Amino acid sequence: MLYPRETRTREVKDLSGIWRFKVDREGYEQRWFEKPLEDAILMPVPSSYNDITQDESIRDHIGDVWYERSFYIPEGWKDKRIVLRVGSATHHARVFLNGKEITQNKGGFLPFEVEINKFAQIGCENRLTIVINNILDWSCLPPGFIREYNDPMHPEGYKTQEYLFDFFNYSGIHRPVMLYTTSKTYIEDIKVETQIDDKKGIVCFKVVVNGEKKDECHIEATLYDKDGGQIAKVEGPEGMIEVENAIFWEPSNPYLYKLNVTLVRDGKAIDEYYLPVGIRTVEVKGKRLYLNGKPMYLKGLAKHEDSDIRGKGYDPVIAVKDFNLLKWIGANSFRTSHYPYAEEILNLADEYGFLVIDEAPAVGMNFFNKNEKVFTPERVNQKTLEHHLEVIRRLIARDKNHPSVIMWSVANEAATYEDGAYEYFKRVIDEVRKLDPTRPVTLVESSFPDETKVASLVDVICVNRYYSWYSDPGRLDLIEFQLEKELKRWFELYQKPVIITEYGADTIAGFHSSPPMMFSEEYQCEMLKRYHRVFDRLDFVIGEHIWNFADFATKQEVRRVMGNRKGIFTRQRQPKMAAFLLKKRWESMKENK
Ligand code: E9O
Repeated sequence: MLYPRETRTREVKDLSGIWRFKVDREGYEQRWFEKPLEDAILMPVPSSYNDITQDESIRDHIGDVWYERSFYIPEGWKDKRIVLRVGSATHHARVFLNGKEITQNKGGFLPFEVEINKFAQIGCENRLTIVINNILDWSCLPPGFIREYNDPMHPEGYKTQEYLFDFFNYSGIHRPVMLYTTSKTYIEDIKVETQIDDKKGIVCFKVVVNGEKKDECHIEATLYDKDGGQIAKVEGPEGMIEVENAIFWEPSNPYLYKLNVTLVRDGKAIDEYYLPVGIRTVEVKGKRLYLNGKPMYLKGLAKHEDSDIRGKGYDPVIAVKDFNLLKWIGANSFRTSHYPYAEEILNLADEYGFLVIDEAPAVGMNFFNKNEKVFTPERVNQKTLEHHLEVIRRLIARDKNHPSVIMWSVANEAATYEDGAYEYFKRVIDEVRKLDPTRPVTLVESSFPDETKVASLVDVICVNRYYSWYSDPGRLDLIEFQLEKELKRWFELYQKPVIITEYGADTIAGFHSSPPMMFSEEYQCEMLKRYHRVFDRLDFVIGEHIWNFADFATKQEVRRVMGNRKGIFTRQRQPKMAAFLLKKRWESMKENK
């Protein structure tokens, strides 16, 4: 799936802006899609709707909400193929154009698109309605369940949405909605893989063409350097371009070439698309991760798509600020915990030169067959698996060409010690390897080395660990003893490199304490220092990702003080003391530790 781009044959129209919005009471029965919404309020797109109004019933709404806006299709588009593309709608969407349903989507973190020529009015106003539903069950990723309270302390029919992941269940149209055009015969997909042979870079590409009379067309692929200088031009739907003395893509020099693909019929360019290309290889061998044949150490943080007011809505202001902070602090990588991020973020990661662990939205999968304390009869089941496989296919289809994406993570903190976990994740990981043999695969664990059943399936062991926080709280003195013992055990059992994908402490900016106490800035610093001493002693540790980049919103509960406070930055992106400690450490570290 290609990200919408303007070229000499394609136009893009961004429908971001102010939409009309209404919380559903009986929308479908009253056929709200047939005419303009009555009594609608205004809602910005992209954004989560939850924090925009002053109304707590909107913030905590469970069920459908309606979004609507009108747009014009220019006369000039009449011979074009017109596609509507929604960057993401969290979690389920039904889309109507001029009162007719044109598509549905399940899954809140990946784009979907639909050709609208049959339904659209060219040269006139069109009414677009998107109904979004935020209910999670065990056929969704992430999973969740509705809790019904049949007890005397709750009014009849009282229910809440429950979920086992630690971020607020924001909902809405979170990413740009765009219209774009192609010719009726069009470039549907391009896949690029790169290899390195000494100083030479090799760019292999494959183009999929679709639409009427596609057999009468031929393809021209041209590779340009950064300054627009042509390197080579080849013909055909697949091919290979060699770049002598190539500049390889890496964090210290994220050099991007440009692959231009043109579809030609009767000597005329009818469709054109281009793709930024970073020439790089990734490989895991022995105790190491290699980028372009050089061992790499990952310094960075796990993030969230989260900010004040916008919730999970994509905002270029926040995005660029975050990349500036990542650069400032000396990081070279991050994980898209716990779901695929906006494509705009990955485009920036390619450009800024960050190494990304790209994660599926599989979080809160805390049990397969036990844990009776959790009040739901349901568990991970066949439907969860089917959806998981579908999400993996769509994730790889979307992100396969990004040089920044160096590893796939299929899940976070699943109950990998339970029966069924191995069979489940074998299916998922096999699917990833089939679709993309070029990148390593991981599953982020919170299980212990002797209890997990899935470690044999992954290329890199990724572990989240909270010594002196969730276990032995306040016992900084135990960190080195416990952590070193555990990490050595991982290596002893599996002989694979290890990344610590989460470690950290809730820290309220401005709380101070000496000697350090939990929640103070000193405690966060002291904890990190002790973890780092262990990482520095172990040569199979190939990365450290702190939890979390910034404080973020969660559901309301007694362990959370206005959200999770493990950020190195506040939610407003101001540094805590630990940010300076990390900056010092990371700036003085070599690429390979
Ligand atoms: C997932 C992340 O989304 N990992 C959690 C983070 C946290 O701050 C959360 O925000 O809570 C930590 C998981 C901790 C596992 C606890 C193990 C307890 C052992 C006694």
